[in-house]
Amino acid sequence: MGLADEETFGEPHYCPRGMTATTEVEEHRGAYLDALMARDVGAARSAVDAAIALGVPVEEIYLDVLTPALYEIGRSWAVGDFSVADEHSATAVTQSVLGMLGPRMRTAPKDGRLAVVTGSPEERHALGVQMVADFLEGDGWEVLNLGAATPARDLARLADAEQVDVVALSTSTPAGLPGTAEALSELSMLRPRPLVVLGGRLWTGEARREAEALGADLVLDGPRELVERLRERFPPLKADVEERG
Ligand code: B12
Repeated sequence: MGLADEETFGEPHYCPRGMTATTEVEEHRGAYLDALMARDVGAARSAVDAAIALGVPVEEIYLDVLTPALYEIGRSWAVGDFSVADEHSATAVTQSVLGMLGPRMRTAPKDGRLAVVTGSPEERHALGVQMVADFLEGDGWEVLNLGAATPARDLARLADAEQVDVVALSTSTPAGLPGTAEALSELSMLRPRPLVVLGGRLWTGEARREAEALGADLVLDGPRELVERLRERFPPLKADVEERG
């Protein structure tokens, strides 16, 4: 982040939808947030290790520990309690933790379903992209994770060359709207055309209606909903479903 935008000040404390507000998860989140505040990667890993040891599912750690802790970091930055360097540290620590948790989520791709996941053009927020990619891999998808800010035309070329089934785009700020529109326009020209799903923090607010108007196939809040909706459209092979329960 750079200089604080006016619009970001006073953002209410954010609590993701569907969050299990158990004391236990709150404790893990608190420990993780304390570690981020202290710029202590070791303590952050220990907080996550403790949650795993107590049987908290990795998906829950992603959604109910890491995500809200990052949102809290954003709030602290917006009100001036946290510097940009502190935020960069929190991001790097969380990237390291995702590197540790990712292999616990992922399964080998089994049934030929291929997705591209990326930040929309100009979108530099990348942790949500990584989480979405890990959830999809956890459900047996093969995933091409392009990280942040893939230009629209390059994205469409890659989607075409790889004949992907799904393009999942992540957007966090209103500045991402024009790039998202451009990406949707480029992707709409492909034959066959992949299913295009929009997600990310931007669409949880007023902009959601715009997302639908842009021609996205789906606009979803979180990776869990994404996995569920994609299972309806691209059912995994029966043997895989039985194996994964
Ligand atoms: C870290 C951070 C950055 C880092 C990102 C580094 C990186 N490698 O990712 C950097 C420094 C680059 C950055 C830059 C900026 N940032 Co910033 N950033 C953050 C912060 C603190 C955390 C972001 C994060 O990782 N969150 C955790 C992830 C997991 O959450 P998520 O992205 O929402 O993803 C979840 C869901 O949305 C969903 N999801 C995400 N994508 C998708 C896609 C699909 C298909 C689906 C189904 C679901 C889905 O799944 C995820 C799991 O729960 C947030 C605070 C916040 N509230 O998020 C601010 C925040 C997003 N940033 C903000 C701002 C203002 C900026 C800047 C404009 C600052 C500036 N003036 O330059 C720039 C914009 C740069 C750009 N062009 O994109 C504001 C946005 C406010 C607004 N109204 O738009 C926030 C909210 C901070 C705040 N409170 O003010 N930022």
